[in-house]
Amino acid sequence: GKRLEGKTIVVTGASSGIGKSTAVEFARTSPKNLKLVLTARRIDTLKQIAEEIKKEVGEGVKVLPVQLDVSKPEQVRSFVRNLPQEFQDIDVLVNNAGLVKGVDKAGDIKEDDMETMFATNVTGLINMSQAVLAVFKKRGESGQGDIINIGSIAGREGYPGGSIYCATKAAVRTFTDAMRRELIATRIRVIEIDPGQVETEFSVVRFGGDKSKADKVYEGVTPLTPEDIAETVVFAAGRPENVVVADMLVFPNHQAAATVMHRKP
Ligand code: NDP
Ligand code: 8X3
Repeated sequence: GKRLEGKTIVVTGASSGIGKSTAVEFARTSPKNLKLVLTARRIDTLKQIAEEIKKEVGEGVKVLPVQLDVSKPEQVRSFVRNLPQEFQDIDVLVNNAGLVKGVDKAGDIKEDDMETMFATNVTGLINMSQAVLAVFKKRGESGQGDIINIGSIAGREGYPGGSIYCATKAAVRTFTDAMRRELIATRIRVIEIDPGQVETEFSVVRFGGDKSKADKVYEGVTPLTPEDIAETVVFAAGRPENVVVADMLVFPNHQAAATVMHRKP
């Protein structure tokens, strides 16, 4: 509603899953003078999503699709200054871009997979945060704005076949926690949302495009939908300025830990 009116919101990884749903949810919740910057590598998909959003909520929301690979530091460095002026005054950053590659165990982990996961999930998220903090720090007396990081249950516990992914999300969690402390004298809110199992392209990416392997992950369970997490992101951003939803863990009902899953036979 009203609290989000006129805000400029940047979502990374907005071409699919949680990021796409988050963009749509912001537009639906606050269609008045909202400025949405949708970023990801797949620019054509972002353009389609931008059109869908405009069609659904009308012209009150300005949607800008921007190609951005967060794993490329030089792209992140020039991101803000390359935005059109009217989109540069960012209020909310949703650091959602992220991925998992493979299920290899220590000893067999591919160096490329490891590098991609860290460059995207960790370094990319940190670089984005720093770029946008420069904008936040110019606002108010000491700075104001929201950084919303999408962590994971995988950042709170390691599971077999997920050591690198889990390590990246643990890094996100610790960075987020420390950053909140570092920014305590500002009005910058640092927020972490940790989903459990959500059905998106996540598992398709994990298995290198093998849809049948991905589908097995969700057999006999009812995972969260990306909309479920989008609602929590928009909820957190929409709290009164003095309220910080610092840390939220969200499971589907059948899940109680990364690998504690009740499956219907
Ligand atoms: P999807 O695969 O559906 O979406 C991932 C998004 O990240 C895509 O839009 C993709 O866009 C983007 N992305 C990947 N690499 C990059 C990059 N280098 N630069 C910019 N964007 C990139 O998965 P989810 O929606 O599930 O994932 C979103 C976040 O949620 C991730 O951080 C993930 O770790 C986290 N998460 C997911 C859970 C799940 O069970 N699904 C549970 C807990 C957390 P493109 O390919 O166009 O660049
Ligand atoms: C995604 C959840 O536990 O499948 O972050 O890795 S998990």
